[in-house]
Amino acid sequence: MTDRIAPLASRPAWKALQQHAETIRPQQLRDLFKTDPARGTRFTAQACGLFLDYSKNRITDETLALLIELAKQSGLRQHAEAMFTGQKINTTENRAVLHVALRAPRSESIMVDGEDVVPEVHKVLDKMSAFSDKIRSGAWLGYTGKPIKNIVNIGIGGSDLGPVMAYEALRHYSHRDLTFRFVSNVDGTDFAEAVRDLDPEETLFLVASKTFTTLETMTNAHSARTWTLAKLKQTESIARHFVALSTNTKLVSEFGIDTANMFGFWDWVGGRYSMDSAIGLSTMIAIGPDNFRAMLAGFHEMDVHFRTTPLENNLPALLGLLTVWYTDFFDAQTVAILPYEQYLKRFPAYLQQLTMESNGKHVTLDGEQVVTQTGPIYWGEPGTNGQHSFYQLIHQGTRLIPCDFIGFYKTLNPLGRHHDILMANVFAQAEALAFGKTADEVRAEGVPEALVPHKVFEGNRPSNTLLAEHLTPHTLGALIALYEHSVFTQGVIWSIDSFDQWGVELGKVLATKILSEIENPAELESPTAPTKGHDTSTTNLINLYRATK
Ligand code: G6Q
Repeated sequence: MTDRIAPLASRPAWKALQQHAETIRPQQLRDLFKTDPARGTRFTAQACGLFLDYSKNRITDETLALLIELAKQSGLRQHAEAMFTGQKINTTENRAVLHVALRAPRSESIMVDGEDVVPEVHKVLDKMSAFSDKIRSGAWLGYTGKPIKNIVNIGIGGSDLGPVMAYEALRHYSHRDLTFRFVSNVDGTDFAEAVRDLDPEETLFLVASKTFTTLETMTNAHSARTWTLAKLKQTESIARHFVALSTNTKLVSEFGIDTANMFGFWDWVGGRYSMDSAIGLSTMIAIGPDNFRAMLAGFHEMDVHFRTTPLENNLPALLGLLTVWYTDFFDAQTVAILPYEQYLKRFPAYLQQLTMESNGKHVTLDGEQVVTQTGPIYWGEPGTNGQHSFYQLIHQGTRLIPCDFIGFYKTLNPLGRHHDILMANVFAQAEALAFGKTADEVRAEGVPEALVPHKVFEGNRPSNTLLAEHLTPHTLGALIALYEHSVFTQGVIWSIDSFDQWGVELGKVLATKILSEIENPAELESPTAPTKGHDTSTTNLINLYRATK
């Protein structure tokens, strides 16, 4: 295990940063660029096909040196090694954290409990490849002999957000004769709308659930079973129309799915880190095994970069440290993810789970209350759409919102001037946020004095700009791994467990209890009495609902 690390507040670099922040807060990016024009090219780094410009951050060389020192004093390297070598760093669940093994080349070896997991990973990948090829070529036939045309992934959280995001992101590379749908919500509308124009004879369901017990997913999977049997009648048809992506062989087989068509993974893959495991089967069917492996290669390249590159040039470490900087020294509550690439429309939603489920923690690994803010709120939308809605608040509101702009030199859909217009907007937004417009500049435009305050842009609003050649499976893999390891870096600084998610539990337990009270009304008594342990408000709400049934 890693050496004992001092609590955050007593790490010397932390204390130094507290003092240093006092001197940085009043400084303007405008002035920082004026006195040090070289920062525009110096505060950049590149790796794995990604170029990061982090010069428009409220930092100096000293800030950077202190943040890197903080990473060292927090044991970032040792913690990363512990992860990469299969140690059980998810201590509250006593599990290894080995999503990095999912993209390790065949030649590597990673031991968990005395067993090399890499051959197992490749065995599943090979099985997924063979299956994907059968679906893509039309060789896999449904129960009535028709080839599969529709693939419906049923899963939620980590078993949904990654697959949807990757499908949308890589749609350009997808098999266009196949239709892909994703059902996650237990709201019956999600399922109903997903299948309303599909024919069960040509539809394959991928039931994606690590545990195969998740209420939403199992409810949807059972409705899918009923929907299929309504047309195909015979229970044997289930084996031709359902496959499982899961770690739970027993429950998969009880559902009626042939375990030969179960694609497994392991307890050391967290849900939100699982899109490159068997959970990614929909992605592989869409883009084909070769493209899927190219995506894994992109992930792996970023893994190697994170593990071996000095922190000064280490993209995930820099991104993570800058997030800590604003979260803890500038009171920033959120980070905006702004991809200028329509295919990345679900990327902010995907990152929301990755970052917020990972670092939304209030105690350290030792169970002590943290003494700083932890995980910020991640949110965002693709540009340029966001510019016409929420950017106003980022430009002229009272909050500091660090932004990550993501853009590509080339578009996958060249169309007249579109791409130049799109990219001009990326650069313009980052520039406007950083440098704003002073009252004098506004006056010089002849703006009447009464309007001057309204037209002033304070500027000094930080952003990163990430650029890549064009959106490929490889780039997507590298981009996701970049954020995975940025989250890891933040978690190490805060000394929290980025890999558990106990906060999801309470709501699930209460929902199960309330469901039984809804379905068995005798269980809940007077609308005013806090029976069954509920408060009067909850009791009243349940009774209002029950009265409508
Ligand atoms: C992710 C979480 C959570 C999980 C879902 C689905 O890290 O653990 O989002 O992925 O609750 O779980 P199953 O895959 O077990 O259905």
